[in-house]
Amino acid sequence: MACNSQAPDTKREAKSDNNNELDSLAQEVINETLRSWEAYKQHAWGHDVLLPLSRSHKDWYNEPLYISPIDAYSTLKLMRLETEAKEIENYVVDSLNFEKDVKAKVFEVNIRILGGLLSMYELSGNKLVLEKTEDFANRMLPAFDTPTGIPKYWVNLKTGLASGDTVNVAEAATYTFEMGILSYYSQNPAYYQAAKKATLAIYNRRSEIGLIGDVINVETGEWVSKQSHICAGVDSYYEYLYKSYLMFGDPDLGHVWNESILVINKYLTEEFDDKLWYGRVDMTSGELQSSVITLYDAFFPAILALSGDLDRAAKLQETWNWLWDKYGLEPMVYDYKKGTPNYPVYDLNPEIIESTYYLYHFTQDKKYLEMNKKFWSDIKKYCRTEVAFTSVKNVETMGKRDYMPTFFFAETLKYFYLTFSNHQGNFRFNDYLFNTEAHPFKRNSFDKRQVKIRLGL
Ligand code: DMJ
Repeated sequence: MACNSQAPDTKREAKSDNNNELDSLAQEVINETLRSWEAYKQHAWGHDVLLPLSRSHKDWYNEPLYISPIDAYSTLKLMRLETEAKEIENYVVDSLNFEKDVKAKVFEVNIRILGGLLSMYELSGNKLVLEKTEDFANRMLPAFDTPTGIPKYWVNLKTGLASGDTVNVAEAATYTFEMGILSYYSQNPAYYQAAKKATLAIYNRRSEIGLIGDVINVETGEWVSKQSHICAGVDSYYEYLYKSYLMFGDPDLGHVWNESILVINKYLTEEFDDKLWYGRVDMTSGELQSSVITLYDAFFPAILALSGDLDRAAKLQETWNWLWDKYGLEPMVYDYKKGTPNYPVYDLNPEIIESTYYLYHFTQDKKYLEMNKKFWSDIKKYCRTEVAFTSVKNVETMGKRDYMPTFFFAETLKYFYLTFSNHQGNFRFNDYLFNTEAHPFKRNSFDKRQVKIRLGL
């Protein structure tokens, strides 16, 4: 009797102790975000990137595009830092002008600026933000005017002059998600249609065994490199096949995803040292060419989990967790057969943290919570500076380099916060999809019947 009445109370206490710990961690992530944001404002306001060691700033191009604040907005908003978020929104509406003689990288500004502004519109409902967003997208569109429909590498935001004939697959076809959302909001199918054409241009150039290469010429449609992989330079192509299919229900993208995931799992995977790896193979023969991978590839457990392959997601996540433990952070490029880093930089990247968050959501297994606690603790240990956080030059020595990438605000801090605040129930994972830069969009904002009309399906 006594035992029975004791048990539930003990459990409740344990649960609330656990929740108290998580509440404190979530609050700590908010405090660290705020601290880094204040540092940006003090040392880099109006510019693209904070340099946290020299306490100065850097722009990507000859004129700033305000990339850190645009990337930071959705994170600040989810953390309910309303004053800070409003300040960005006001600046975007009142002072940001894209009439700039800047040659911008089409891929990078799509995921960060277009994606960031679209989520700013979604989270604020401010129509003036949507006007800026459309203006920006219209400046990107000339890049897609190529014989293949695959965008050029650069576009001049003022003149529309596009240049750069060689792009990797991620740069070629990571657009359907943002452009689909913009087509929906603007009721103009042109954006989605351009993005979809680029995606299909990649898929239609697959080999007989169904694999694609990784670098292509946008004018001729010839593969410049025929290596097939899911690493940096290809990653978000696959991510957007599945996420855009989920968001808009376009059966063509569903078909391409279904075909692609089969051949990826068939040809790219290998077991090495009892771990699951996705290597690099020749797109024609399917033969393994290289065991060099990048930390960006750690996005893949998230996509596997989202698409229902939880077993493989969990197995792959173990590999990434193992690699993290080997160094205490992850090297940018690593050869899993040699067991050495080819490029030992860690740039505060989010992918492993993102996948941990997804797996925690789907399995509710506390080991994933522990993983993200460990990643957070290591990042604080090795990357925290007096004013913010910074990248690491070499994960073997932990020497710092002076750079805080914009995706640290957009993604890394957001995924930590969402993991630790998950029990509070304010953000329901199932209601949202994230673009590849972690900007969140509500799934039910996109009515499937309207999608067909507005995206031109
Ligand atoms: C981000 O800019 C995006 O997630 C992109 O798709 C690749 N990875 C970087 C951060 O590592």
